[in-house]
Amino acid sequence: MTLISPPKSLDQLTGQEIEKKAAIGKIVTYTIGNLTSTYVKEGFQWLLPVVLSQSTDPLWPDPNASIETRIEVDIYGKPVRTMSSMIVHKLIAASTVYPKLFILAPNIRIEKSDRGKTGKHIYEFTQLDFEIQNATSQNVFTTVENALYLLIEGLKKDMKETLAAINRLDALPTLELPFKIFDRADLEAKYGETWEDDITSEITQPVWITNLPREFYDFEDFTTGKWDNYDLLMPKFGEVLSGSKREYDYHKIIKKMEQHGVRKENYSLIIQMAKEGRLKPSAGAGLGLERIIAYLTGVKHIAECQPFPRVPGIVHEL
Ligand code: ASN
Repeated sequence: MTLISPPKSLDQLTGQEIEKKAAIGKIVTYTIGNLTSTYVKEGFQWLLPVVLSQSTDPLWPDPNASIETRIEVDIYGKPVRTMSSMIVHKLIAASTVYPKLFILAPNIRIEKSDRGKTGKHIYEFTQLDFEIQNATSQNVFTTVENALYLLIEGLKKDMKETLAAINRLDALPTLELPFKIFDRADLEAKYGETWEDDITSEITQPVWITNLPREFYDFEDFTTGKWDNYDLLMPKFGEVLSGSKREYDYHKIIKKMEQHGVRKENYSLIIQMAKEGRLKPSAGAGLGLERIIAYLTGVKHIAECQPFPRVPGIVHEL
């Protein structure tokens, strides 16, 4: 893996670097505007995020997780954690009041310092996190493919000069829909352990990867052992989104939590709702905003897309 040096803070940028940062900033503004407007037009309700909660994503077991510190503080006599993802909130919101929802959700994941040089990890990031009641994985694929197609076509039309200034006008492909789907098990058999890097370097269009063993809330077929979940990989870049059809059956949720050693006391509400049959089937995903913008702008380190870079291992004053 090539090691990427971390981006500078705003006060250290020179003339040309300021121009580049400003161009990236315009792509950020366009991307957020375009994606949120597509989701609103598709009938999604826009929820504002929370950042402190008793329940958050355990990020476990996920073979890609590498968390150094989990932030937990007591407020009003109760322990709360900073949000690693709003997955639990999404499932409960989608089961009750908001059947089609999205959130621009800030996530804090204090990644190990050695991830500072991958160019792909930051310790605070934002997901366009969405959930659809009674949806299938296919519904999510169509939603995401349509949104990304409109985004890239919109950028090429409306942000031509900005893209040209950062040499990205010809780099962005017109997306061919639907994206191809690969099963992780087949890729592993073909490429071995390095399957993700290998397929990322081979593709010229985005691809879906399915069947990834991970957290309790992703749907697992206990008879076949297959997972109905997915990541989206962008060509020469890698993962920008992950999601799944969800687990909503009480017995399966309990079994998986126990198997994974997840602390059930932090998930009593979702467990209770599942037990009462009030947790509805749904599917959804979270698109990493800095990651998709890093793909679009071609930056070396995704923290270059942040005004205040959050590189693992480096704490600036701002
Ligand atoms: N947002 C992801 C999802 O919807 C979960 C995550 O960020 N770990 O599945």
